[in-house]
Amino acid sequence: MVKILHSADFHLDSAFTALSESRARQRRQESRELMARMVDYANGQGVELMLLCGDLFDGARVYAQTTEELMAALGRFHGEVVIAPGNHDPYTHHSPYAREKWPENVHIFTQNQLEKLEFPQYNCVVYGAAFTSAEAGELQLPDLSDDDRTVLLVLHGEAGVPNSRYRTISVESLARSGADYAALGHIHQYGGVLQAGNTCYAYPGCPEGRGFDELGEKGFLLGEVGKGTAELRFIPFARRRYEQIEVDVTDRDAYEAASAALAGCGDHICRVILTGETDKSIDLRRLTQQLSGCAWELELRDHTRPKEDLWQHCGEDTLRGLFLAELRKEYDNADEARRRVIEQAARFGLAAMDNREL
Ligand SMILES: [Mn+2]
Repeated sequence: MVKILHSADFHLDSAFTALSESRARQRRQESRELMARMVDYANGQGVELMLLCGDLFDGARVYAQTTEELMAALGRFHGEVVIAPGNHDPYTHHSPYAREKWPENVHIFTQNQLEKLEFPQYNCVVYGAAFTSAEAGELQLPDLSDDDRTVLLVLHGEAGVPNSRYRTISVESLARSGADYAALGHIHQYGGVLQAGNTCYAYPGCPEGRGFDELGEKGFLLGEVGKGTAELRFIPFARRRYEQIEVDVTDRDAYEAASAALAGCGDHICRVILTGETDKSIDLRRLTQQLSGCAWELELRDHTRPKEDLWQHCGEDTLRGLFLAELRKEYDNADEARRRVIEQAARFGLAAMDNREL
């Protein structure tokens, strides 16, 4: 068994354009520190192989400081590192992968075809490939099975997505490969450890979200891999999460409702969407200021509707009036909880008659 940490898609030096310039700068710095935090964690856990499956850099423009800090962190790792460059950070002669002198424990794939690394100290072989430009064609895996050693794959690509421009790897090909574990990168959302034949494979997702399209917990995979077995668990590791929270302010004070919903979000980047009905106009700028301590960065959106007198047409000689009169009879004899349900039924009914969404 070999103890691995599997991560991918750091996208270092992303612009973070949705944040203010000072916040964006802070996020970029925190992203650089991610690798150092990860190495400290891995050393503490006795990780032997760190598998980094591409898109470590967001693009060709990389700050010198970023590469320096990344190399310094990896050089402190007690085990061996394998990097498979991805579509955002392909291996080219002017990429940091080719230009810099990386620490001796860092192994980088350089070819747009399978290469092999041997780690006899872990009784393990690692196959992988690099993107050498922004796109890569389908990768057909040969029989990689080995009688004695654990076989790992380290790749950036799309498993089970035919015709992808980002290195299609068919599930059948993975199943036939005989590999014990395929460590993949490219998909930013962790989706569990999957199985193709006797080969386990997974995307760990990105270790830090970069926008509201990358919500919730982010992290990497940690565990042990051996012949025919991969026991891995997801470790949440993001310094800050992106969270999107809907807050219904019907019959509630917007500040009270939103601050309650933001409990525990002080380090995170949050979008609060106010919904429901209210007869008060909401001053978003003022509310954002009042809530500013509740999140590291806060965006508010007002999706509320003006409160209407639900029963104003009750009893009129129209379909609307008759519908409301029926509900009203039940409403007058109902308890509070039941009244909420009847009000909701009335709103749904009126919305349907108006041909609008609630
Ligand atoms: Mn990618």
